Amino acid sequence: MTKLPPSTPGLSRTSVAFPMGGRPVAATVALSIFAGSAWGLDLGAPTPVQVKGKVLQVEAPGLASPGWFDVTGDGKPDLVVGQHANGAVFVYSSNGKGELAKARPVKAKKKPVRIPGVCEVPADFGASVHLTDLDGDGRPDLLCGSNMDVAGGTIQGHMYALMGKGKGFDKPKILQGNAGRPLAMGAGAANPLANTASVPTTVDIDGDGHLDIVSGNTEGTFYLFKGLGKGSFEQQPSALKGSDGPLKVMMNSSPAFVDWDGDGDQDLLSGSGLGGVYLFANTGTLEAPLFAESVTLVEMPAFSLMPPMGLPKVLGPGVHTRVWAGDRNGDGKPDLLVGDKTTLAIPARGVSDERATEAYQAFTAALADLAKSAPNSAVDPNAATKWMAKVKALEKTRDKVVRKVETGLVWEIFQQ
Ligand SMILES: [Ca+2]
Ligand SMILES: [Ca+2]
Ligand SMILES: [Ca+2]
Ligand SMILES: [Ca+2]
Repeated sequence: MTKLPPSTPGLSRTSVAFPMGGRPVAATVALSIFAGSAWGLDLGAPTPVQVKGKVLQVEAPGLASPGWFDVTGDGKPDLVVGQHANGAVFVYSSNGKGELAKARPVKAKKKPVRIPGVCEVPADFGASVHLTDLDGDGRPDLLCGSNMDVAGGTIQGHMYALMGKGKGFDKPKILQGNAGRPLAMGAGAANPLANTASVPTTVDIDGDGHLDIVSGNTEGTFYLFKGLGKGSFEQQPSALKGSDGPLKVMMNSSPAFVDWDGDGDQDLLSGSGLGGVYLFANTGTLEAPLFAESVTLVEMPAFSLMPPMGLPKVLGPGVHTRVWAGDRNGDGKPDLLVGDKTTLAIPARGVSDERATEAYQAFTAALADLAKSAPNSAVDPNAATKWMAKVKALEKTRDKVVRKVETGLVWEIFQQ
């Protein structure tokens, strides 16, 4: 665990806003649904997790999927972070005093794991990481989502299980349902987007003692695969619903369950492809969950053509948020851990921030100008090639002064 953020007196109880260097972010909590609750509802300012004094960054193209899990079995949770690049998963062991050791790749059969699935060339992906005991044998297993892969003859975002074995994990295997086929959200779903970019998590959603899987997808909905015990899951999923139909975020749902409001049942939190963190409070019971409309806990970042100039200018989560929730500072209130995809501009060596900013603005303006004269490649392929060369030349000029970098950060946000 990294240093706790300083308390922020004077912030409004219902809306916590903080400056974002042109990207305003507000953590807003609707008090009405919690009226009468003794639970504090303010969220502190996000702080990026640091390792040995440096902000933790995953490799390009980013998309950090974080969680606090006890991987080493010493009773102290470690930070586990998955990333798109190579479908790699890293562990940052915690000494329990707020310090993290440097990254170690999670290994399966002594080799760094690589969760299959294609996202953005050249990166592969294992888009999400969740540690849980899937088969109840007492050893933690890794449950990973994937953006899209063609294993097993179908194109879909398979879920991969790395079963705990000895002190490590077995190779990634596609998780199958009780009918012996890969678990698929799209079974019966009209929208093929329901079946890509799986982001599975586990929760005993119906209180029957068996862990159930709930997965997000590109469509932004949530599919439940009921657990039958000992690592067996029902083949046929069902969409999680509220009173107005399926629960949904804008796109790329990424669920996490926690009793956010302390009333004894599991509430649903989700990130989204456009960023932000959303709460669907469980207004039902432990056995029969029913979810309320979503409340925004962390706003999505404002759209900007201009990436922030360097890490210190980034003050909150970007897009493709993935959420873990749990009490990190022992005050009884769950806190948030949010992974993201952040795009930065980095000034070239010896170039001031001001000059880099100017260069980036000039580049953006010139590109917008050029876009107006973009030829139709189907009509005039020659002109299209020449036009593309102009874009490349423009990018080259920009790259001499400032570089665009895609990465993923991990943010801690504490309930106050
Ligand atoms: Ca296990
Ligand atoms: Ca269950
Ligand atoms: Ca609850
Ligand atoms: Ca807490």
